[in-house]
Amino acid sequence: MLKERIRQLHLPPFPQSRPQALDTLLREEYGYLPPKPVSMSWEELETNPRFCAGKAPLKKVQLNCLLPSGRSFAFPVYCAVPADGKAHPAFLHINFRTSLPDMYQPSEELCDNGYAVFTFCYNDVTRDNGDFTDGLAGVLFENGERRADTDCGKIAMWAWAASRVMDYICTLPEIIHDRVSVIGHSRLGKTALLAGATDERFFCAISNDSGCSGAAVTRQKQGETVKDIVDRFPYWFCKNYYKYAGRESEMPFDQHWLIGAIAPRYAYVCSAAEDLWADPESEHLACVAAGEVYGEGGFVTCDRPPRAGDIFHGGRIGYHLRAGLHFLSREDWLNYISFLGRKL
Ligand code: GTR
Repeated sequence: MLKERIRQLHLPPFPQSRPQALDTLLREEYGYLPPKPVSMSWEELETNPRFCAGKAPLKKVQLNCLLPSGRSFAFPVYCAVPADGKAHPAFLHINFRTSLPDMYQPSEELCDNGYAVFTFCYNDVTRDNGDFTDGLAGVLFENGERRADTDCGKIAMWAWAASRVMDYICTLPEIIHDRVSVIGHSRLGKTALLAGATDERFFCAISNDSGCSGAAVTRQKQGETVKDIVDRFPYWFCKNYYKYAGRESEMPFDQHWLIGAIAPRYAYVCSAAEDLWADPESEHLACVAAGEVYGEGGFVTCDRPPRAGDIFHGGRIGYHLRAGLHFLSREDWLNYISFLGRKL
């Protein structure tokens, strides 16, 4: 049944190689990521020793990046590492807010389960609006310089920032560097998938309710379409993407490429049953199609559209469909911990 659904979508086949897939996605959808810094330094700004009852003190660290252009850019990251002297796997949570505790981040529960948690606020990198003079955008497009058609949109800038946090994490002996999973919700779920696809150091990329231009196949998608998203949020993408508004069937790629570009590393897609704007069925279909890129055991699911309560943790792509609304909930995190626990 699902094979037939996929066949009807006429999805463009995944290219010969992952770099080819990625290059198309960057050129046509998100824009090429900013260049890597030539050097980085960091400074601890604050510590809260009482965070998580003192079990995982919270540090605010500023990451300073010197770009090849000679200009620099800095942003803060918040780090909670269990203080038991052991090495830990970690979550890198790209979030909407800086202040902790946060409704999308159950820090204590994550730390109690043995994870360190690193988080930054996307608005501290560049604000979620069309202002390209703000933050990292202002550093990249000096003096309001025009964005070329393939230059990065803001999702690509937030993904770049996730890689800078990864640069920092890789210097910390208390973290298991090849067990760091990047996660985000909604627009930041799109960002987490892109970060996972572009940076092979991530163990797993987790998309929570990312929908259109994230984890959902675009062809025949319900809810939000490319036109809806580029009309409201053109600055998330590169300008090349705008031409696909209302012309989804002409896209030389589809979103299963984004998940496929993470292979053979782990990917995870969560949908919420009432989040019809994101479209759970199209997110599930993207996992099915990406599963073919992973090969045997890539995505282990059942042969029907997903139902609330479904959890598929058997393959390299994890999936669950939670009851309820568009939200990054505790139940979602517990599923991520359970999936990763099987794979770590
Ligand atoms: C919506 C947008 C979605 C989704 C969401 C969010 O308005 O249309 O693509 O990303 O925002 O980020 O909460």
